[in-house]
Order: sequence, then structure tokens, then C-alpha cells
Amino acid sequence: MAERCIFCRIVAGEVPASFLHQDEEVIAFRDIEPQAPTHILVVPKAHIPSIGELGQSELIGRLIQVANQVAQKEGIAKAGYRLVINCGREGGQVVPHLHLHLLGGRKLSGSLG
Ligand code: DGP
Repeated sequence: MAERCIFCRIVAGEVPASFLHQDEEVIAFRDIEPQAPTHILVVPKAHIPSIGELGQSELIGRLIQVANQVAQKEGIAKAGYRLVINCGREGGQVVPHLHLHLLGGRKLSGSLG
């Protein structure tokens, strides 16, 4: 059997993470290499390699909904935050399992790259 990716291992409970949300479809946990005071990953439980491979799905709406809820819980919703999805090598994606970055807690740079 192919080795599972790190996020599948977190979903399976094999690798610890600091969870902020868990439901049947989606989990959210703190990024191990935070780029901002609040840096949370919102991740589908299903192994979808990237946003480019999502196809027709309501999942992206669910991921954004969870990110918004977690932003509220973290107390950053009013000040504002950024949601980022990297796709593929040149898009800066390192972990090949779809995830959404929720970043906030400081004034983020205006640059998109
Ligand atoms: P990306 O470049 O979009 O694929 O971002 C992957 C993020 O995943 C990166 O910010 C670091 C984070 N990350 C990688 N491995 C782990 C891990 O084992 N635990 C947690 N919490 N985060 C991880």
C-alpha cells in the first residue's frame, strides 16, 4: 500500500496536531511552521491532492465556511484575515493534500507573491 501523506496521517490520528475543528468532512489544526500569529490549516479528510483536482464539489464552500468559523473562534474575524490555497509546485504547494491556509493576527503584506 502506498505511504499515506502527512495530512492523511493527521486525519487518521497517527500524527498529533493542535486541532481547532473536526467534523465528518473537514478538520482544522495549527500549522507547524506559522507565518503569522494565527496560522491554521483547513483540510478535507478525503485525500484530494490539490485544488486543481477537486472537480465539481461543494467541498470548497465547506472549507471556507469552516475557515470563517475558526477565524471567529480565534478572535481575528473582525480585524481581518487571509485565506490562501497553494496549487502545485510553482504555486508553492508542498503537501500534496488539498488545504486552505487561514492567516491573521497581524497586518499582512499586500503582496501576492
Ligand atoms: P503548502 O506549502 O501550501 O503545501 O503548505 C503546507 C503547510 O503544512 C506548511 O505551512 C507547513 C505545514 N505542515 C507540514 N507538515 C506539517 C505537520 O506535520 N503538522 C502541521 N501541523 N503542519 C504541517
